[in-house]
Amino acid sequence: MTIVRTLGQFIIEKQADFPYAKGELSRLLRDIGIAAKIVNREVNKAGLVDILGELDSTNIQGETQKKLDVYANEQFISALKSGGECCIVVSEENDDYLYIDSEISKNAKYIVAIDPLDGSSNIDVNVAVGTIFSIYRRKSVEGKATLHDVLQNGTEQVAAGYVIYGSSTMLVYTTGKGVNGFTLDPSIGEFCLSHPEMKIPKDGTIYSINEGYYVHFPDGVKKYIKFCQEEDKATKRPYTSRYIGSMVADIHRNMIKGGIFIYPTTSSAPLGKLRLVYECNPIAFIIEQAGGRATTGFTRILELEVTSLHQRSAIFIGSENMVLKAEEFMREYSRLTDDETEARLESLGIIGGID
Ligand code: P6P
Repeated sequence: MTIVRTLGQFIIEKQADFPYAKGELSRLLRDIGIAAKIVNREVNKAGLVDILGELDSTNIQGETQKKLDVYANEQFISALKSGGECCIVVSEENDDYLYIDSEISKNAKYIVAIDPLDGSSNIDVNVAVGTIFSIYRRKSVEGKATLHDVLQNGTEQVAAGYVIYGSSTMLVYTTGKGVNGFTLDPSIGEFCLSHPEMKIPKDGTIYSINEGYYVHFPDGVKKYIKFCQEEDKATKRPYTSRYIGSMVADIHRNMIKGGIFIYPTTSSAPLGKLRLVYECNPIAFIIEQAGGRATTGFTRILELEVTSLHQRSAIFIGSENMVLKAEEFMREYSRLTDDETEARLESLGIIGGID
């Protein structure tokens, strides 16, 4: 008989990995797991209750908010507030960071950045969506945590994870000592260890990119796409193109089967579309911990300087050898000179303009 190890049991067992841990991170991870179960319940019946569709509000990204986006955001924030282990929440759905000014939380050690329901445009068509979370330790040791505690590079994460609400609901996370996946067993309402020590294959034959933007891609991306489409039996090409439009779903597929996911800069998204703090950094941490690679096509995602809550980044992520190959094309066909980079950033109003 296989012994079922629940997420809660696993977290407690692994707490020993952190000699100074007093259980706060364990409780924080359990709080997130509880909220994920609540969100899962609503996602799974979304077609039956008046929780589909759009609100007449938009988030800071300028994206129309879905009822389920807002519901999921409320559930995760509520769980983090009541758990008392988190002093600040950064959310895709909130313009500014949320300082949790309560007696039990204001001196809490941890900062949580979250995309509560990523890919929610897929909800109404019953395609997998996800939650992405990233956990940092606050840098200040006392007093009110501030933006200084939030703007930390991806290498400073103490934990990161995603939940995928798909054919089954899974929670996949890392605390820097490997990646483990848990599948929700609805009959007992527990996440149970189903994918211990996950590793992404070093090679793969799946490339995942929204080719609808092809004409707007950098030349290096165009050349890489053509490389993927060439006939070459020795390297199992042409590769298969798969794009779900839900980052968590595309990433999870590649985690299991191998593959590369690319959301590059485009002429309409010159800094990339995906957000660094609560999408790229946590997913990059997980993929690196699983033996994969995550860059902008040039620079390691986790080493990017974090300068604002909702900043965006290009991302090339997945099987190490596939990402390395794509980077070769970027170096050959898309590397900007320093002057070109400066001119581009000035044209975007990001730097300079003042003599
Ligand atoms: P596009 C969903 O909106 C999301 O943030 C990611 O989950 C997904 O990978 C990407 O945007 C899809 O963007 O421009 O291809 O529709």
